[in-house]
Amino acid sequence: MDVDKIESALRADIAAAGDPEALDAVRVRYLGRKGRVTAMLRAISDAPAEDRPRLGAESNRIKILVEELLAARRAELVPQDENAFYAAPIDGTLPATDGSSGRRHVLVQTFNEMRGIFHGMGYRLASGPEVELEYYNFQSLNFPEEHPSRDLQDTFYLTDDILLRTHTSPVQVRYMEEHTPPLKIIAPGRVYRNEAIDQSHAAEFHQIEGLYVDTDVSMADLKGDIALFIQQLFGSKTQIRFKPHFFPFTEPSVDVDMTCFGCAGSGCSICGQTGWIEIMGAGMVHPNVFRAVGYDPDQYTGFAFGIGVDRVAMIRHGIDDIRLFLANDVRFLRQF
Ligand code: 2NM
Repeated sequence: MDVDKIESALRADIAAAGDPEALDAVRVRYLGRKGRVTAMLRAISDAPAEDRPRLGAESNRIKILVEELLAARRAELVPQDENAFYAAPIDGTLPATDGSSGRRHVLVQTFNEMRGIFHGMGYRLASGPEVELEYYNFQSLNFPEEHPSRDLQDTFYLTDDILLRTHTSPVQVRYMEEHTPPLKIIAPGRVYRNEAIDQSHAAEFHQIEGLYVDTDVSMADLKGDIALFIQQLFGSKTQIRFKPHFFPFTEPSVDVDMTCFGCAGSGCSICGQTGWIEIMGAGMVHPNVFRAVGYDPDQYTGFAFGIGVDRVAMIRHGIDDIRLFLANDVRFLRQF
């Protein structure tokens, strides 16, 4: 095998290649499975042991040389290609590129819309930690020691007394500790519950809770603010109704229904033929919550409410699986 012969043949072949396709054919002829360099490398194992180191070194040198010469020739050829490309007439019939850009997450859009409405009604923003003391998440909110939601089955505990907040109410307790009424705030954010996951239950979801405290705040004030909020979010013809409910931190407590936006109350598949959709929970702040933050329950009254942001986004956009929000699938996200 004559290394010099292969080298001069290679140089000639590469010089003769006039375009990238011809150059690629040269590459295959030398480095391909049946190529000349490949054959050289294969032949080494059949050679006498004393010749192998020399043959190995020569084959490798040739292999590297082939790659270098190919790369150099490719660099010579490509600019001509580029010139041809730019010299070609522009085809005005080609479709435009889609010009797509990023956008806000559908949950953030929903958050912002809801926050904007509350802002217009005089609510200030409050925020607090997602990793929270058990005290702020439960004790201060009048949850009895043996309340089922305190169970490990339902709440993610990080230590004995530190957990992932299960609602944004602790934000409001912290806020009341630091401020004197009158106060009117919303606490938006992510909350965590150790749920069995399905299309309507996620372990991470999103809430906006509201709180209004002053002298003489009544259930009528609660109903007025909720109606105003719901009508701005879902349309001015939307009606609401209260059903009795129970929360540890409010008394009395209510579940709030709104008339179905799909059928305006006559019954359809969205509302399960009832004409009503359950949209939020609310109530008058329990005196024990006021005591926990040092307010005199004889001096102040207040209402509070909570609404799920995921649920609002699902209702408004016809989304049937809550898990889609955090799946980070752009095919879903770019629809909104
Ligand atoms: C709800 C329903 C009813 C609520 C209560 C409080 C606090 F801190 F003032 F006690 N914040 N949020 C509340 C009341 C939340 O969510 C369904």
